[in-house]
Parts: sequence; C-alpha cells; structure tokens
Amino acid sequence: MERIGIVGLPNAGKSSLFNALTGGSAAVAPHPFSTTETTVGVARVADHRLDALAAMSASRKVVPATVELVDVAGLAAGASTGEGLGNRFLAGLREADALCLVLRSFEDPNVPGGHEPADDLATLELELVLADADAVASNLERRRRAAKGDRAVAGEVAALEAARDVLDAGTPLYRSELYRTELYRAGPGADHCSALAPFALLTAKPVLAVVNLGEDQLDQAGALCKPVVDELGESAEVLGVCVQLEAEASRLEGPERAELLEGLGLGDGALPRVARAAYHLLGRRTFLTTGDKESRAWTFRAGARAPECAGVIHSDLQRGFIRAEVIGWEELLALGSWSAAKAAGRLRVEGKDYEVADGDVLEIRFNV
Ligand SMILES: Nc1nc2c(ncn2[C@@H]2O[C@H](COP(=O)(O)OP(=O)(O)O)[C@@H](O)[C@H]2O)c(=O)[nH]1
Ligand SMILES: [Mg+2]
Repeated sequence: MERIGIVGLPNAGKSSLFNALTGGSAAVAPHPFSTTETTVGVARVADHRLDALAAMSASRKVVPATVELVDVAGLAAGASTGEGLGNRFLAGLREADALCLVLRSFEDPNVPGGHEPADDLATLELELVLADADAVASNLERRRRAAKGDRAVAGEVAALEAARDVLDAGTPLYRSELYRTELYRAGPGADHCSALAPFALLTAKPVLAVVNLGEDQLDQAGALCKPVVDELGESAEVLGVCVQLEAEASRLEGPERAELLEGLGLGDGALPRVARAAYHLLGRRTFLTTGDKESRAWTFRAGARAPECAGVIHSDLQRGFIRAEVIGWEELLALGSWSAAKAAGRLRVEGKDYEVADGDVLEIRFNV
C-alpha cells in the first residue's frame, strides 16, 4: 500500500491535519512530541465525476477512492543528530512513498512554535537533507566495496555519488535536476525502479506542502503562502489550509459543515484538494463503475491494462477476464444511462491489451 507521510515541526498541526483528513483520532496537544508513535489512517478522495455518475444512476451507495496517510512523531531542529525524538521519526517516513510537509503560519501564544512557514520549510529541509546525506555516505562506502566484484553495482554507486553532490550543497533531491531525470525518480508511478530507490532516501520522494493558516489569516492566504511557493517553485504543490477550522468542520454533518465553510467563503473547504493532491502525488489513477446498487471510484496505477484493473475489483474478474465495455465518464453522463449508451452503440469493447484511462467507466465481462 502506498502512503503519504506527514512531516513538520512540533505543533505545526500535523496531527490535526491527519485527523481532519482521516476522521481519525491521533493525539492533538499543544506540546511537542505528543505524537510518539506512527499512526496510519485512510482519507477519502472527493471526486466530482463519481458524484455525477452516482446521481445519474441514483446509486444507493457511493464509494470514493482513498489514500493512506501516516502521522509520524514531530521532527525538531537537530533531529538528524538525535534532538527531540531523534531519528525515530525517520523510520515512519522512510516507509512513506511521498511526503506532505506541514508548515505553520497560524499565530497562537498558547502553542509554542514559530509562525513563518518559510522558516519551517528551511528547518525541515535541512534535517531531511542531513538525514539523507548520512544515509548516502554510509551506503556509498558499502556499495563501493561491493562494486569491486559486481559491475551492476557500479550504477548504484554513480547514482549515490550524484545524490551526495546535491545533498552536500544543502539541496533536497526533490529540488534537483537529478530528481527530474526519470532515471533517478524514486516516486511511485515511475516505470522502473530508480537506482536510488533501495536506499529509501527521504528527499527522493515527491512532496506536497500545506501551509497551516490561522482563521484570522484566511484573507491573506496568498501573501502568506507566497514565500513558500517562491522557494519551492516547480518542485512541489503548495496549499494554504486553515487546518483547525477544517478539522472542526470535518466533525460536523454534511449540511452544517457546508454552512460553516461557506460562511467563511471556503467553498467545499481545502481538505478535498489536499486529499486529491496526495492521491496524484502517488501517481494514482481512477476508473469508475456505476449502477443503481453502487457507484464507485477504483484506484489503479498509470499504464495498467484492463485485466489488471478488473483485478482491482476482484481477482476472479482478472482470472476470468473476457473483455471490458468502456466509455468515458463525460460521454456516459451526456447519454444519461448505461443502457442508453449501449443502445446508441457508444460502449467500446476492449480486450486484454487495453490501457485503461483516468475517468473511464468500465463493465467487465468475465467467466470463471
Ligand atoms: N490557533 C490555532 N491552533 C492550531 C491550529 N492548528 C493546530 N493548532 C493547535 O496546535 C497544537 C498542535 O497541533 P497538533 O496537530 O497536535 O500539531 P503536531 O505537533 O504537528 O501534530 C494543538 O493545540 C492544536 O489545536 C490553527 O490553525 N490555529
Ligand atoms: Mg502530532
């Protein structure tokens, strides 16, 4: 299972964000290191295509796609040398496939910590870079020795050396040119494992930044996020979120939640955007099924063919796969129903080699 690791300084609002997204109950407290264990949760990914199809089919049940998150213990300045919880936070992060950096902007005298998100970013990145530089140095030594007897290892050594040069300059790998060459990309969705993948380097994972705004800062969201946006450039998406407010809203029922968020001019709130950004960061794609019983969004990896996608629904559908009937969600919606699409001859019949596209609606024919 691919996961997003939430990382940030103590009291940045990591656990609050985790809870808001997952409906979970990670400990939220105004003192550092209240989270000492990693907590795993599942967030639903809002999808307007799914909602539209469910309305079309008058589905009794609607099942969205999900994304897994990990709330890890806080990272403090000096963590890479054992400050705070030291390297314990690293274990939880290494296993994550992508990172969500939570940067604090909200001001609250009762909650220790700064309120300059760009400062949080600099501190976090330094710790992540130092941890990676350490890992690279020790691996380099070992792999160099191994390379003497095995030429295949030479590629790994070259990749590690290139990574070392980037890290020694104080640059996280996700910001480097190196990372942009497909060969080195460790992120999910890459066709082949990068030479760096076995080392689970923290900054070789794709990242997303959430600036945690105070309720009183909502009207300056753009200006407060700008230093972070300027700093990260193309390297990461940056989302401004008032985590506490959204967490409160997420505990309310549908209509009350909508009222609270709309009253503040927040529309659907920022959480759906965070969940979607996390989903995309993991290189995930969605296909849909729809009927009166259920409409559902299913997750597949980019490039998967029809039988593999059938297997996401049930292994029998993959084993006994005959063909898939396929139509894009927008076209189906315009036609009004599956039977209307069939009558109009708009359902494509696709075989084993069909590469499923994001937004396809499928019906699998199978025989076991
Ligand atoms: N005033 C204010 N407090 C917040 C906000 N977000 C989180 N907090 C508070 O900050 C403290 C730390 O939050 P927590 O989620 O536990 O941070 P973590 O250490 O990063 O996991 C808690 O007391 C939260 O209620 C916010 O947007 N505004
Ligand atoms: Mg926490």
